[in-house]
Amino acid sequence: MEGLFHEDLAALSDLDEQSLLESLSQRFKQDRIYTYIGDILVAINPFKYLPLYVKEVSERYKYHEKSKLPPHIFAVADRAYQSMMGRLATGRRNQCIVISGESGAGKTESTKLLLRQIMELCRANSQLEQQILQVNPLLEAFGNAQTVMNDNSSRFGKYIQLRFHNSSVKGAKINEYLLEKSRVVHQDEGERNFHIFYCMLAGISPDDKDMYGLLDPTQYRYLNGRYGSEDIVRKWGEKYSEVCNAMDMVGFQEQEKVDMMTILAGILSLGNIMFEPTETDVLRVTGKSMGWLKATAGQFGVQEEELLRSLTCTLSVTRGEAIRRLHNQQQAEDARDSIAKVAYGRVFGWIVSKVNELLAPNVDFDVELTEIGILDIFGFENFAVNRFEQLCINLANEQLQYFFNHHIFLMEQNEYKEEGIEWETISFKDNKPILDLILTKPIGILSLLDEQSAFPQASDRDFVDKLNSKFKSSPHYEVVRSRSPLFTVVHYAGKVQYNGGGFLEMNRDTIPASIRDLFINSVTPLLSVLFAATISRTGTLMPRKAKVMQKADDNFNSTRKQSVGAQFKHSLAVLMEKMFVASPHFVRCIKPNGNKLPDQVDNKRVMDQLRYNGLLETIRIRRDGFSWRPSFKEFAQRYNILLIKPDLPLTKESCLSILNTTEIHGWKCGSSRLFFKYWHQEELSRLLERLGKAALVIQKNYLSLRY
Ligand code: AOV
Ligand code: MG
Repeated sequence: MEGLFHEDLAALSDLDEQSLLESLSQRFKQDRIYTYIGDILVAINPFKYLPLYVKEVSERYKYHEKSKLPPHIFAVADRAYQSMMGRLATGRRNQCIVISGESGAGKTESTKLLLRQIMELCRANSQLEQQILQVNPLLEAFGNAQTVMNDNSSRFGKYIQLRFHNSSVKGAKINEYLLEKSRVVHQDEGERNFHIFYCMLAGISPDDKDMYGLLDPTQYRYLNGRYGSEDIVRKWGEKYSEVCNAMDMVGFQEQEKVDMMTILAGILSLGNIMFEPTETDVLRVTGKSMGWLKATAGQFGVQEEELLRSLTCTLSVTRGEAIRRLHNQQQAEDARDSIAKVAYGRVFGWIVSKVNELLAPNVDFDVELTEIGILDIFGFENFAVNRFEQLCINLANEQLQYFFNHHIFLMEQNEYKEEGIEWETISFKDNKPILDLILTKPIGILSLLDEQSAFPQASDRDFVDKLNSKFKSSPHYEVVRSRSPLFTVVHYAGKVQYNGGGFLEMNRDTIPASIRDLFINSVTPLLSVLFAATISRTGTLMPRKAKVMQKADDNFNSTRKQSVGAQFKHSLAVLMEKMFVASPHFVRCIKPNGNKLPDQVDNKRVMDQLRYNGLLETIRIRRDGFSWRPSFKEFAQRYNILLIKPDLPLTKESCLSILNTTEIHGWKCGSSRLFFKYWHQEELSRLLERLGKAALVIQKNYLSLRY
């Protein structure tokens, strides 16, 4: 039985699926939520407070030997930091911590703990450190929301790059990926809008409430009339002061905050404007809606008539002639919702770029910085209705699984082959075909979507028909017989049925020029800046350009504007490039049950996750394989000191003589590099350390002899 509770699963000799499950769930029942597979951390979400993160524990995990303490997320922080500092031999200086798991598995909480511990490790500039820690509550308020899977679900992905010079942090940069903007105007059953709306309404002072023109929360359609019990409202209120503090700490100015809140208030009022058809085809806004229209115009700082005009008709210029087309009711509602989505999306993008401006490293140009990146994306999702955004979210998860597979299985086993190491291949579930199905040019799902999006008259049905005819024989695609435009993708983590309705529109994501012009002329300075800004290929906001440039840009954009899918694909590719050149550390989060409850293990659910994560295969490769593979040069450079011969040539022979003086065994020698088990690194570090201590003793004796 003892073996079942082992802290490192890679140290177990026989393990099948059942005993792996048993082992993890026994540990979980004793609140041991962390377990290693060699150098990989498995973390099961406890859904309850555990005294695992107090000051004393954090101290204990600083500069410790991994095998001497129980597995912990702080140990991952320590390893990444030590490796970046060159104290551990991982080869590369830049590190990335890759956290994966389905929605609600604990990625964001892990990210926060990692950040906190890394800041503890490098205590240097306390103001900057505090600023970096405050970024999370700020981004979470604007980018997270309650879903059926997670009460604090990240509706955007983020890669946080912490930048260091020597041991101290010098700045940080956030890359954000695809905020789920549609949530602003619509939430499914059991879900909510972004946290910030509820926080604002609960926490704001009566005076400010008047100033922003906010009314009772139950009035707002975009909030679905749902608010919550007194207890919940109190929590929202507390969160609001946290967010305001965070904004102050990070360095937002008073006026910027006021503008931001006014825009949020405007979005809520906008959502309440309803349109009535008349006999003359011109839509009418009357009664209460008239009041909301007035309120919105005031909050957005635009003329009421112009706002109404941009909602009820489109102005287009064809061959120098302006043509006005009246909207029907649906089109007017779509225009209203698209303003809300764009405005919110731009506020969010602006917060991120502002944070980046404030946290940019303040160092000379030639100072070389090293980096630890932490990736916290939106986890795999399968809702009752899955839209374009879910396809993108699940694509990001496919990409991450591919990165894991590539690193753990492909690269490693290829090296055995190339270097002539005897090895029995471990097979794994390769998800490359699924990535290809979505990403390949010119016939992947996203390319076909772009192709259809380019036809103004194409419908979502046409798009799904195209998919059906192209992919009907693909093992990762299933045709759905239905009147609705449905299709199924068989993802690495399970089948997901998507509703193609709205795909084309969401992928195009265009705002009519008239709406843009309206907001550029807003008297609210922030709105005007946000709408004048262009969005770069990577999705970040670019500063406003001179008017002439803007015109040129417009022409350029109208022919070359990138679709949302293409932008997302590009930003994923950039992210992967960054991660492929860093030294990765993996955290695999597991969700123990679907009820968000503590002390409950749903065996089937956990088993599914173990399977699609490929954990059993990971254990095998960590147990039998060699995860650390330095070249002869790298190895000799670092360890020739063990022979006390710093001038040793950096060759295979030197490496072998170094290793022969140690009692380390189980390693192998290839044609250009050495192959070590994950625990060898620690053994060698221990030898180095002992030598360091020995050198100190010699030095001390020598000194006492002389004096
Ligand atoms: P996610 O980031 O993986 O989901 P979170 O990190 O938000 O999941 O975790 C979901 C919830 O689980 C948190 O709000 C906590 O209540 C609880 N939780 C997670 N980790 C811990 C922990 N170590 N200790 C105590 N409670 C924890 V998503 O963003 O939905 O993919 O898109
Ligand atoms: Mg999250």
